[in-house]
Amino acid sequence: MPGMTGGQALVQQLKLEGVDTIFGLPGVQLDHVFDALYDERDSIRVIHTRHEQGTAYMADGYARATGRVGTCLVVPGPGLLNTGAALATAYACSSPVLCLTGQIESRLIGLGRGALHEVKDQMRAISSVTKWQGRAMTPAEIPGLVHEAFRQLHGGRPRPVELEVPPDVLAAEGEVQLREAAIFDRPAGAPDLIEKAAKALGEAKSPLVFAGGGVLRAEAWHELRELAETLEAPVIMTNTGGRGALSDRHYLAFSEPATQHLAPGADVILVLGTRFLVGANPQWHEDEKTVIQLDIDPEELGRNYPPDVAIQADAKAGLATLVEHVRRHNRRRPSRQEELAPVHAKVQAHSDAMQPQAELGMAIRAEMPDDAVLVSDNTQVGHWARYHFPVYKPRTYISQGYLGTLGAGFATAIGAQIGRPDRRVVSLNGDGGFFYNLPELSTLMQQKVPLVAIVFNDNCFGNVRRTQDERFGGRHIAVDLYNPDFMKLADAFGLRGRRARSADELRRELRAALELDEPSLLEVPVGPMEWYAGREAAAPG
Ligand SMILES: Cc1ncc(C[n+]2csc(CCOP(=O)(O)OP(=O)(O)O)c2C)c(N)n1
Ligand SMILES: [Mg+2]
Repeated sequence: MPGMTGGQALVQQLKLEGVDTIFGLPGVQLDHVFDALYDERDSIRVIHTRHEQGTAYMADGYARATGRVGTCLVVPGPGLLNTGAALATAYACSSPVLCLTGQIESRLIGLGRGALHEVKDQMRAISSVTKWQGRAMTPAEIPGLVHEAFRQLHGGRPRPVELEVPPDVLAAEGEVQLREAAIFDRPAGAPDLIEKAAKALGEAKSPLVFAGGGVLRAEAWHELRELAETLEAPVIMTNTGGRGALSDRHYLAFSEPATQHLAPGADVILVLGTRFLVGANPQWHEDEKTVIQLDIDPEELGRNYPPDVAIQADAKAGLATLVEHVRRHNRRRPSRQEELAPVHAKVQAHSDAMQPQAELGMAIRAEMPDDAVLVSDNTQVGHWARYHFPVYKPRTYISQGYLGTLGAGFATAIGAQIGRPDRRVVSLNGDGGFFYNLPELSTLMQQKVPLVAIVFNDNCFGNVRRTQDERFGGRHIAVDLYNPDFMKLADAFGLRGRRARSADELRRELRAALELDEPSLLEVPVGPMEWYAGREAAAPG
């Protein structure tokens, strides 16, 4: 296929790999990519943002709400570095984000002569937040490298990857051979280890499952439910990534505050797609326990706790085989619904004590359809949500995982809403976090995204202020925030502003917002919140 520019080769191969949306911000090094995207504007939607952090947060939100690869496209140097916190979040949350970027002219790379946008060793700079980096030095190399990027994104543990192409390579014409999109194998685990695990689980008196983000990444929620029901095993979903793997309506579904009640009595523990940080807590495994860990990432096996059986497998393929084998060994198991009811009551009490967060959070839940998506930022209601916001469907709760990235939420939510136009998305923010991506209100309006952005406004970094009250005798520093009138802000951007001063008003305003197919900004003025998630002995993720 002669006569293709590097930019065209890149776009054509992306299309072959299934990319239909790119979150980008242009610049001189990328001119030939954007021009090639113009030709493909009917097949690839380009969403341009107001800051590069928005491109990568949106790509992450898109990826996590859809399960597909999220793609961003940014200029090299400052543009790429602006994506840093977002790629770090995607890395922490094992989210498949493809970050495409430029370079300085190929003949100048590594010379340090101060070319436009040059940063020292760009690939190395981004390597701590990506699992793979690639650079194409000819148009002909581009399809193969895009293909390899997708192999990295789909194969093994999904995490962000970076691919860079210098501007002269994007402009150059050359002979280019495009690649077929490949299908990648999903390892089901070594049969002898699966059998060993199945025997231990089937014979267990009181099996327990920990489910992390790996279950959602592998779309293993049906298999998880089948296994849990077969074993009558409670499932503790990690707040860093597992919530939603099993519906919170199920009597076997628990969040992390249940750990202290369920783990001590468990004899066999199955750890699925989580780094199992809770295993590092020696308190509850003083008694004899068999721990079985299944993870696609071999480096995660035994990282925080040495398992008795370590299985490297994809959660979906591995669980499917495991369930079959478990049936052969399984005891007769009466329903544990009644026995587990007191544990649900204790978790509920943990939630109820966290006021006003619980009341406000439950008001939001009450108005959201089951399949609506909550994207939570690090505001105090968000901290409650991590443990207690009931999640009914996979991929309907998105947070920043262990990275705790303040300010990620709003742009991530826009990406999620763009990826899932069939679902409503609600973005949960504090006044502090919301301002990180405030300019993306513009993107919201430009793209006509029907997102509802809630802002809990206490005119401060409330979480930090409380610490200064509790531990530093009220010596407040760097926490008070000057805010605009949020209704006027909404007005200035041309979106509907709403205000709610109580949980009841929040319900009413959110209901009204969700009835309309348009973006809205819902301000909830709040005072100081005393309770926080870590106050009780809530186990870490
Ligand atoms: C990138 C980043 N910077 C700083 C922090 C520290 N931090 C955690 S919560 C918080 C305050 C959040 O304020 P706001 O969004 O208004 O929520 P509130 O606590 O007031 O409910 C800060 C500064 C962080 N988690 N991440
Ligand atoms: Mg605040």
